Amino acid sequence: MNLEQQLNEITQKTYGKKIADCTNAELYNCVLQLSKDLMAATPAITGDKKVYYISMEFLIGKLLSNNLINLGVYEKLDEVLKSNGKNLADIEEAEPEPSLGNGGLGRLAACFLDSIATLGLPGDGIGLNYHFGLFKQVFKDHLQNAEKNDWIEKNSWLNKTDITFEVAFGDKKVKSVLYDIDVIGYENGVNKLHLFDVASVDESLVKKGIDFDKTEVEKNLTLFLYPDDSDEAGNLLRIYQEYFMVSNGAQLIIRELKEKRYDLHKMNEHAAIQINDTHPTMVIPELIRILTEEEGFKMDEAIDVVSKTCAYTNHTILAEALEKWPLSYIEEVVPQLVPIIKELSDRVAEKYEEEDVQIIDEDDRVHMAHIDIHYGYSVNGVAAIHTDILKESELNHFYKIYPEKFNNKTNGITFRRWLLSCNKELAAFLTETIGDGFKKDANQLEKLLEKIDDQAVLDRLYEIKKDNKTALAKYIKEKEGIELDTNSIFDIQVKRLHEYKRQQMNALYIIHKYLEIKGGKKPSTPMTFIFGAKAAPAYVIAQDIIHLLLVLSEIVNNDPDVSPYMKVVMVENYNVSYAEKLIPACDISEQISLASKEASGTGNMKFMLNGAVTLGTSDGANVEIHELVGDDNIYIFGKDSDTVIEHYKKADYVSKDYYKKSPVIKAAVDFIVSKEALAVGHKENLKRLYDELLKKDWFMTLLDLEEYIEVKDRALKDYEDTQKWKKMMLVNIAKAGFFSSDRTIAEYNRDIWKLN
Ligand code: 26Q
Repeated sequence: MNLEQQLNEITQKTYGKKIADCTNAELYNCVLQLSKDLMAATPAITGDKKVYYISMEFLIGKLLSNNLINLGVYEKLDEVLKSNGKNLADIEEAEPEPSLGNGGLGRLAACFLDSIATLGLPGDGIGLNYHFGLFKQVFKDHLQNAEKNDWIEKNSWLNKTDITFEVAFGDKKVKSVLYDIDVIGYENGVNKLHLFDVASVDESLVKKGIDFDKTEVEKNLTLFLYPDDSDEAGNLLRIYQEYFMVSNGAQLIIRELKEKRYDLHKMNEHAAIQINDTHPTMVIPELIRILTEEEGFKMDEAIDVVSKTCAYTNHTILAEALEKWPLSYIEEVVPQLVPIIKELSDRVAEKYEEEDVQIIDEDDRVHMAHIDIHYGYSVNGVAAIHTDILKESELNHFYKIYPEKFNNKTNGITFRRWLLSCNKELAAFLTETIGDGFKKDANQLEKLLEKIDDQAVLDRLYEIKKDNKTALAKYIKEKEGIELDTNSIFDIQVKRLHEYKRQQMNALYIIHKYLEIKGGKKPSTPMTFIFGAKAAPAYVIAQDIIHLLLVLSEIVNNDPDVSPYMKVVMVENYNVSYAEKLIPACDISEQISLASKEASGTGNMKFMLNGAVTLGTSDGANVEIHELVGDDNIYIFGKDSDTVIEHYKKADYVSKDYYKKSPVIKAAVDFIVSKEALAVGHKENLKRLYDELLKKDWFMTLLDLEEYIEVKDRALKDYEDTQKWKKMMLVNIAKAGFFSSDRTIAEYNRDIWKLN
């Protein structure tokens, strides 16, 4: 049966209609079914050793387009649908986006699953099936409101399995059910994403917004993902979720090992467990508990084999984001783990006196990362500079004890989603120009460098960018009601809202330009500033920054003196699907975190791959982008990480000094509480942000602001030299191959997992 016949059979069976007579929503369900059938017919990836990637977040995004590409049927199906008067891109719009992650860490986990399967490695994800995921962002009165994201429909990618486990909490036992999502590699076999759910979960607990009754975990445990990205959240429910995941994960892993009749004493020869930040850390004591209490292991044996199986990835150097749970919380949620954790802690205390490396500290708080480092066999950072900072400062005490455990794995992104799927026009043109080898071997993108003087290639790259800008402008007009000028330069900052990422610095630049234009200094090229960001609802200053951006958007876009020259857009509910529309349309990629704070960043890689030029600090993977493209193809500014770390050490940064010294900075900051701003926004929010910048500014916005203005002005000027810009685009695309997650995963496998 050919594809058209297969699809027709499904549409007939499901709706009693021919393909041509179905609505897009009906066709979505049928194409979903077709993809699931095709995946079910694809062989599973097998091997003697398997990696389990355990993570509280898998920000998988919509799956239809990606799965069709990886199955190798996208184009064929597109033709089938076209011949029936339908459009696959419209059908994709009907898919709800699962929001099972906050941001970078969750999206990375999803890219990794794609690459693990693409490289044909046996590897499954283990996580939770949040019914409402991360909240949906809605703007009202220039403020962020949070609503539930109801993504699970009757037909979805989830396959209910008959696997159930029991999870014991201090005061009750909860039954789990396992749902699987197939993960298909690009022209390869199938792995699984295992998502555990509570059998007795009750969606009706959520009435309005994202509030729910917190009392009965058996009803609420998997309703929501905690909306925190590196901000402090000392919540008991989060520990319930974490333990629920690791208990299920540990039971699943042991069950699979036993099914294959492997000796649990040799667990490390058949399983590697990659712990995605500290959120799944309790898997270590939990495995040790199961082996000693249920499998007859001696404590030494259990600790030994678990330590040879578990590896830890660190994603942050923000001290406030490192999980430290009061022992009393753990006692309340999972008392059975307390003796194990104490044992692990005692063994450390016996060997090492230093307070900095203890598991349980003097205040009886459990440092989760310390469990991972002492009782795992690998510790990795996610970009070169990040790993260096871990070794030299943040985790230096540990590096001295275990130098051999530390290694770097610079992050990557899957090119299937972030090029082939989201930028089909560019992917097709690259195939035409350099062949399709780059699809499996990303380094072949370098072949594009040979075309640096080929005018037709340069022109076409620019034209594709223009097409993508036009498509984005149309979408933004529909969604946000804002009209954009596609001849303007598109400058985009999309990522979680956090002070260290410094969206507020970008806002101050916009104010500066606004004031310049009001003062009669008109720019020669119009500018469009686009933001997308969710803020943790409890993160007050982050909410204030969103407020400022929305206020600026209103002021700028409605001022007839200014709006012909610039527009500001804060898109609502930024998510993976929105990213897929924004990134191909970007000219300038804003990566402006305070040096030393962004572990890696992965958006920076996606933008580069799609031909945007980075404006950024020497932070995270920007450093590696800089090395690859050279000084002439990137805009780097700001104090370097050594200088920043020194400021923190000496506590000598005073933001007000910078404000007083520079009339430009002063004017921009003062505007936040100006008559114009207060006429549109709320005094409470704006004044609080203003005070924060002047009195604290912990992430040193004003330190880098002047240089940011200077370098950004230069980038905008350079954009007018179209020929120069086209060449920069080409170099960025050509050099992006290094950031394929296939490379990253090959390194994880070579150095850490060692799968056959
Ligand atoms: C912790 C405790 C309680 C509740 C929530 C959390 C929590 C949740 C999510 C803490 C942190 C996160 C997410 C962190 C994250 O996304 N980090 C990013 O990871 C990316 C992938 O490595 C990097 O590229 C980014 O630089 C890093 O910020």
